[in-house]
Amino acid sequence: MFIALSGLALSVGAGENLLPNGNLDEGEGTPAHWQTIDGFTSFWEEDADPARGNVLRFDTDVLQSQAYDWWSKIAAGASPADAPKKLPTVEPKYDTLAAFDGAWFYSDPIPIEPGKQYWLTLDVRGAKIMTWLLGYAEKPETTFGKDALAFQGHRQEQAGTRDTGRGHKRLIQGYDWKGQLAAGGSSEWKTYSRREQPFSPTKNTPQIRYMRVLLLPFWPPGEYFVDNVTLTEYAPPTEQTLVLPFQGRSRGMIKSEGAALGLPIRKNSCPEGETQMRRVVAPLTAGMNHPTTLSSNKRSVL
Ligand SMILES: [Ca+2]
Repeated sequence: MFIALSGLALSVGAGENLLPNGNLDEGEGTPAHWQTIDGFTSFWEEDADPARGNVLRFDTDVLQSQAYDWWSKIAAGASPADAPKKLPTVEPKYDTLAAFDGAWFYSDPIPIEPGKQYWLTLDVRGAKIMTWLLGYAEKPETTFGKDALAFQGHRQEQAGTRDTGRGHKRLIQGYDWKGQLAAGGSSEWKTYSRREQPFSPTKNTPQIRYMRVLLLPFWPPGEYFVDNVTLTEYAPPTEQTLVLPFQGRSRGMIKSEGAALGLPIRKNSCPEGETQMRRVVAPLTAGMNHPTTLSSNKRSVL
């Protein structure tokens, strides 16, 4: 019976990751389908655990001024491999990237569908980082640093093009919806999600058609590691119905078998020789696989 149930779980499918290269293992020098690393605050490396493959490492304990100078060069096409060595930072480190912009890192935009809900999970090692889902009505540009407002302000100041007078052109980040997930806070790898709170980008902003993930490690100054960023479509809890052949089992026997599988009997008004067992599928929680779901009242004979 246990094997049959496993088969059932497989047949309804695990949640497919909608984010290409969410596991960060694909790419050449920088992970594919994400912005480029800069080799200074963001790095793409093999993890100590070979099972993880490649992961992202961030360092926010760098001088903001040095980061801005280097980012300007990356924006102009410099290679992350040519990044400078970081200058020493001193307490209280209020001049580091940790205290200002953070080490922002964006996924490429992916199309989404109106009315759908989404789960975001990711693995983090290190202090807490803020993770954002950003929603856009139009496919956003992915120019390096375009959305880093302070950095853009700095570039305009350097170029003498910043108008600080009244009515100056505002720097617009361009997203129309955002959702937040706090992750991290452990020296071990852990998986994080928003427990029982899927993201609903089009609920109040029906124009949203694209989403990007923004990883944003900032304070405290230090190193942060990220792997397995997973965005899946959320299926609301549905009732699963398993129909078990009676086959000489008593109702009590079936009930105890069901209880062992977490499938309490709620109804027993079945055709002769069958016992229906129902359960509500729990939403995804951190560290679990995506929930398996069946359409309501679907019957499967084990
Ligand atoms: Ca990986």
